Amino acid sequence: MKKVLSLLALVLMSALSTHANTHIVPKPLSVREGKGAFSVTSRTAIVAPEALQNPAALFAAQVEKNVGGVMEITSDPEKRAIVLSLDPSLEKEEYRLTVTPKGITIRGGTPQGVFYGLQSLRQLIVLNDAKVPTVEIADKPCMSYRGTMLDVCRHFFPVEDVKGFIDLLAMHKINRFQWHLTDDQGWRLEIKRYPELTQIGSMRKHTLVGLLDTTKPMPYDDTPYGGFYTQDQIREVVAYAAERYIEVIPEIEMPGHGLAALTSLPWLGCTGGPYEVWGRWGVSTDVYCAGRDTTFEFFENVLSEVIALFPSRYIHIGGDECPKERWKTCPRCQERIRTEGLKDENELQSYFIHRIERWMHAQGREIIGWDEILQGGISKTANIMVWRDQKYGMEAARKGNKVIMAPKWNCYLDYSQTADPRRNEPLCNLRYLPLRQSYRLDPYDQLRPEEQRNILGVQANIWAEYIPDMQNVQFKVLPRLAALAEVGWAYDRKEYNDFVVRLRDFTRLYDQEGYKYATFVFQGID
Ligand code: TNX
Repeated sequence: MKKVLSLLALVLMSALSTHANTHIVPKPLSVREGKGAFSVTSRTAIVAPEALQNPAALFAAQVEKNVGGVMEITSDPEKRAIVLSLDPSLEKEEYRLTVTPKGITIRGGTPQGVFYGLQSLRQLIVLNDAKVPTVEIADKPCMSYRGTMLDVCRHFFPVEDVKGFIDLLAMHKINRFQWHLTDDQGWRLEIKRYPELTQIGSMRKHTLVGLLDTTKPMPYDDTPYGGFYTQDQIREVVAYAAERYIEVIPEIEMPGHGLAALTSLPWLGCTGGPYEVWGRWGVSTDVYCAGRDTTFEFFENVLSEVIALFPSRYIHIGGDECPKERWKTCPRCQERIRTEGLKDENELQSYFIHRIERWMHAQGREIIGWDEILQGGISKTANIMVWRDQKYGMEAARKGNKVIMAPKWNCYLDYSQTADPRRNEPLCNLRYLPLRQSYRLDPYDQLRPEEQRNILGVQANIWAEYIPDMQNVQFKVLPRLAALAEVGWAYDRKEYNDFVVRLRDFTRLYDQEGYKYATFVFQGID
């Protein structure tokens, strides 16, 4: 209680102060305040070379409301201006932001670094009503992979929503967007070679009402539900994200979580069906058959189209929650186990993943898989995304594999934000993950320095069983996403109480954008 009160006092003090406000989320490397300020108006020019026109234009649009119009972007040097430049002595995502009463300069290692400098400047503009205080900021991220995943299978989010979500990520200096495109409840990506995947697999006949309870008969609505992205729409989103320095990593699930594909093309399963796209949550026992070569041909054909759409170095191939029941009684799977000299179904899973990984390498790409791909042995080159316990990440990092940390007890933003969600929150997964628990994530934990190098970064995951629309997504991710963004960007300088004070100010950006967000931390509810 005492802790809560002192936190509230701090928050209140900062809210009431009329001083120059240099609070930035995620926390910069260093902030040195000076005297005076520079007022940004719609008549302030942005001086930018050709290579920086893109971040300059995005910034001008973002602050239009705050400065009373769209600033001019010019390549002519001017006196009272925001001057952008590249500085090869800085790292890729690093920037320096200098504000004096005479003007503002931002130098970045690349256009991406300049973009992050502009995002910090945007915060200073919002917090100080465009009268930006004199300050010298040096900043760069601790981790190179700062991701967020959105599940568009359990509920579907149209292109405009996805773009809005990408804007929200960019504001938090997130640089990866994992798009969870296939699952038991829907196949969301047009594949030209197999039109059935979206003709059949993108629709379910009904959806579970309320929380999943497998001990009772399930109540369903009677509304068909579905949606998918055309390949043109996918290209549009990938380009939109790239302009905001976010790489889109598609996820195509295998060998489990494939019921929507099995329903579309029943020869992909062990029993041949009939199957039905799921309207309930959980883990389906029907999975892709690992015995038939046609399953692998299918994935090679699908992934060929995926690779053409997504230029990312990594392609996520799922690998989680694959029950082995069907494989145990499937003659083809058992034959595969014999002919390949495999010990059991776990090794069959690992055979599946290795085979896809070999194909992926031949295309010049790498795989990421959920931590279950450790089962039955893992190749030296696979990248692991930890979702269960951090110990799996430790294990993989010690083996020399690259690891992205997204352990559920810190990173699953579909979990509840308060201890009493039935009272405080819309219907949601009842597992409890308060803001401070996201902030507490230590991706390096007990690793030695040379092992820490194998941790690429962190990721927030938004599973959408109980998240029907974008407003609900916003309420789930804000502000816990800010906490995880700070873990990835500012791991070496994070401090919770200081974060909450800065966060309070940061929510003014959420207000300005009209985002719905949780305020439990400011109300002392958790
Ligand atoms: C586990 S994480 C899952 C998802 C669910 C999520 C719900 C993972 C790799 N599998 O399929 O949506 O829990 O929190």
